[in-house]
Formats: sequence, structure tokens, C-alpha cells
Amino acid sequence: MSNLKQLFRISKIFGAYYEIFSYENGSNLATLRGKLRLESKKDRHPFVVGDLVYAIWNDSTWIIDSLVERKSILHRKSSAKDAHALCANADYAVLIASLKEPETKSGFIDRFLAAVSVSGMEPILVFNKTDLVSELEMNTATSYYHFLGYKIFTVSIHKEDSIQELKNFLRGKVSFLSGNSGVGKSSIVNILAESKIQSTQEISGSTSKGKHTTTNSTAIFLPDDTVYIDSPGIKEWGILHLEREDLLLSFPELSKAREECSSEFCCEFGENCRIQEIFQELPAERSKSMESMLESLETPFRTTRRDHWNRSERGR
Ligand SMILES: Nc1nc2c(ncn2[C@@H]2O[C@H](COP(=O)(O)OP(=O)(O)OP(=O)(O)O)[C@@H](O)[C@H]2O)c(=O)[nH]1
Ligand SMILES: [Mg+2]
Repeated sequence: MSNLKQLFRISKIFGAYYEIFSYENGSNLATLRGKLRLESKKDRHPFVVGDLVYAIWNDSTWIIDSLVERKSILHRKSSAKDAHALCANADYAVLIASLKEPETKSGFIDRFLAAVSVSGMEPILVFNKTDLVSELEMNTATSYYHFLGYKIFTVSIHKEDSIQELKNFLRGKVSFLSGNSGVGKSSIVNILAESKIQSTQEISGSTSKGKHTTTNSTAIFLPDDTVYIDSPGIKEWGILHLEREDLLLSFPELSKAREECSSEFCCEFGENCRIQEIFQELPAERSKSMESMLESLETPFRTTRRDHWNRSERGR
């Protein structure tokens, strides 16, 4: 094997080890070069799944030498700690949602869309488990997002045609699949990849929630340059890495109003504020969702009822 640098994509991360893949060299384990290891001590997450890196074959191992500039990166941030990078260089950030078992709340969808709006990825909404709800319920849940212009798929793992349509759309692209635990991310990836690569597990009967079956993000490569990245279920999508303006602009209804702002776009809801006027006209769910996101920015680290409960439990 030559000592030349070869380009790979990071497909999985296990502590200090990286699984890297290229169509030419297949899947390999790699470690970081000393210099990068030192840098990684400062930054807990120097690399993320989806990153493109150069690696060198040295002494029977692949050593990651450098990172290629990212064209997109998706984060979430729920606490004072660093924002958590979820995936880099994906073309599509695909939210897998379901209306039942478990229910993906519209507030979660809006937080996902806000985070994606600053990521450089295109958001795609996939409503799974159509077999569990009526057509009317599904249309009610999706119609407003359709109206806003988002790309939407309604699918079920029990309806092959629906997944085929999604597959055609994702062909040749890098797609990061995300969503609550149990919505069917791994089940869909297995059908898309035509292989039972990812483990799946039944929803808990008592809570209708998933069991966090997938614990590590994994990129799956198809021969036609299509890449699917399956990821662990997320409970809450923290948006604390966003600015107030990013949040407001993430709503297409409000970003349109920007052109009509009489003064500089200040986002302070001043006198004659066009954004403020449009805010009043939003459907109840949407304005509740935006208010909740703005409130998280203002009181980012407030204790939740659960924190309070945990502390009093510990105190006993
Ligand atoms: N009825 C129905 N069940 C589905 C559908 N898609 C997935 N499921 C079931 O939902 C359960 C959870 O699916 P998974 O694919 O493990 O969910 P996941 O999103 O990967 O969950 P985590 O890895 O925990 O984040 C499994 O029992 C699947 O068989 C669907 O379209 N309809
Ligand atoms: Mg899974």
C-alpha cells in the first residue's frame, strides 16, 4: 500500500477509533495522527460521522492526517456544554417522524427545522407509520408543512411503494436520518439499503416510546454513491446554539416578512414591526412552538421539573 494520502468518509466513531470508508479502499479502522489527538483533547468532538478526511497507511494502520473543509454541519445544543455535532457533509437532513407509537410533537419538528436552517443541509420531512393512522390524520399533520414548501414523504415500512419513492429521491445523495427513538429510522434504512444492517426493536407497550436501540451513528454506503446515516433517537432537540434572528428566520412565514421590515431587521418586535404582525397570524401550534424556542434562548439553563425531581430524590 502506498504512503500517499487517501480520501475517506468517517462512517462510525468508537471512542478513539474511527471507522472510515472509501469506495476504493472499503471500510477500515483508523486512529488520529498525534497532532490531531492533541487538538481533540481541547475539542471533545474533533470529527463527526460524515466528515471527509485524508488518511495515510503507516505501519499496518490507517492514520487520519487532516480534515477536508465541511460543506455542512448539523448541531443540537441543550445545555451549557458545547453544541453537539451530529453529522457533517450531508446533503439532506431527514427527519423521520411518526404520529403514533411514538408521537413526534410538532414542537420537535420545528426545532429540527430551526437547527437545519443554519446547517447547510436541506430539510426533508418523512412521516412514517402511515399504517397506524387515518389519511385524514396524516393530512392534518402534514398540510401546513406542505404549505410552507417543505419536501415531505408519507411512508410505512409495510408499504414498499412509499419507501421506493423516498429511495428514488435520496439516490446519489448523503442523507442523515434523525428523529425520536422508535419512529423507524433503522427500519427504513434497512429497507433503503435492502439489507438488515441496523438493529431494530419493538416500541415499549407501556409508554409507546422507543428503546434507544441505535446507540451510535453509522453511515451506510451503497454502490451508486448513495449514503444513509442512521442515528440514535433524540428526545429533545436543543437549539441553544442559535441566535434569536436565526430562530425567527427559520420560520418561512417570518423570513418572508424580512423584506417588508420598515427599518433594519432588528428582531426586537419594535413599533410597526412586520414580524410581530405576522407572528400574531401564525396558527396556534406554530406560535406556541416559536414562543417556546425563544423562551429557551432567554432562560437557557432553567431547571426542568425533572431536574428538580432528580435532585430531591438524590437528597433523600
Ligand atoms: N406499524 C409500523 N411499525 C413500524 C413502522 N416502521 C417501524 N416500525 C416499528 O417501530 C419499531 C421501532 O423501529 P426502529 O427502526 O427500531 O426505530 P428507530 O427510530 O431506529 O429507534 P432508535 O434506534 O431507538 O432511535 C419497530 O418495532 C419497527 O418494526 C411502520 O411504518 N409501521
Ligand atoms: Mg435505530
